[in-house]
Amino acid sequence: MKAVNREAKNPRDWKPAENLPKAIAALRDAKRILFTMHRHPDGDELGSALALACAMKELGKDVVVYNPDELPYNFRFLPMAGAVVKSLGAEERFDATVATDSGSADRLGPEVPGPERRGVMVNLDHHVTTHPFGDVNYVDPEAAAVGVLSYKIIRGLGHTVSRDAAQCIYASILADTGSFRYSSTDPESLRIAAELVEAGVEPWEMTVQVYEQQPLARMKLLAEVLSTLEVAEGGKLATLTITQAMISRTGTTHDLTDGFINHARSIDGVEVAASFTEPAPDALAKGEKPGWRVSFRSRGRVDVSKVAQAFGGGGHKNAAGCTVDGPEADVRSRIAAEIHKQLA
Ligand SMILES: [Mn+2]
Repeated sequence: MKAVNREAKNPRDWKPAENLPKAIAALRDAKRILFTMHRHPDGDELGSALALACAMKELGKDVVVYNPDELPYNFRFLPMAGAVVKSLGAEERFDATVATDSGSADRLGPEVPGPERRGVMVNLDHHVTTHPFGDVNYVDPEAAAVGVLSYKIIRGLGHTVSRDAAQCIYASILADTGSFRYSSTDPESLRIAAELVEAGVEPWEMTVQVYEQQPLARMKLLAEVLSTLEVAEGGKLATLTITQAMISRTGTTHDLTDGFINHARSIDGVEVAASFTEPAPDALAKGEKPGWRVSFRSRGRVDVSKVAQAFGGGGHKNAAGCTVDGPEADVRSRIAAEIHKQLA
């Protein structure tokens, strides 16, 4: 999720200053640590998890990173991304399990162990809508990215941020600040970014990896998706549709659609953008929630996390999402009605 967190309601209620030392202690005491994140990870989920995984490995700990889905193509270059496992043994035991940027426990992969085998559950997040599912909940809705929390934990352990960890944190901040463009960009994230560059991150190299090596098929898919653009609510709502036929025709996968919605939001006068992704035929078999995946972006006036929450989803004020089951026309009209309410 891309973040705008500053106007979150009562972000201080999460007491991040009190919970940071608890997260540090949980990792300091653990010998074997599982890192995981929500399904279909984005750059922040993955980068923040890999940053900690790199640092813990450097500290001599036994580290496993688990996510059952394909990793986003443009973050597979990150250190340790190649070591992410898609499955866990049924008997594996951990002293601590860390979930990054996940929102709720049910968004994690199906093989994350239960309380008897996972050790201390550490929930690292910056969604104001997150559920406190951890034994430790280090949640800071004012953090630009969860990578910022990873940075503070590594420093809190008295460890130097290596070039590997620095790349992962930088990637997470790039992902969630839209490359230092969104309102989540703040002095803290810029200061940390400066330190990451001092630790060996090459900004242009990161830009090339993340944004300038797009598969040609992604551009072809974008062209198809942009042709579905519709504007409603007197120019304030722009929608895009991604069908399974478009994905198969272009030989792409759903993870290549990340960022498309920003084109809809970037239109002059648009307050809210929404994208509708047709359910994949194998969604149920993959253990995913059935239904249309609907993403929202706001320019700032409308809190789209409220729209998403009305359908059991969540997110941030300016970026949120949910899954809505039902016939396409019903899904569209229910979403349109909720956005209409929030625009009013
Ligand atoms: Mn995030």
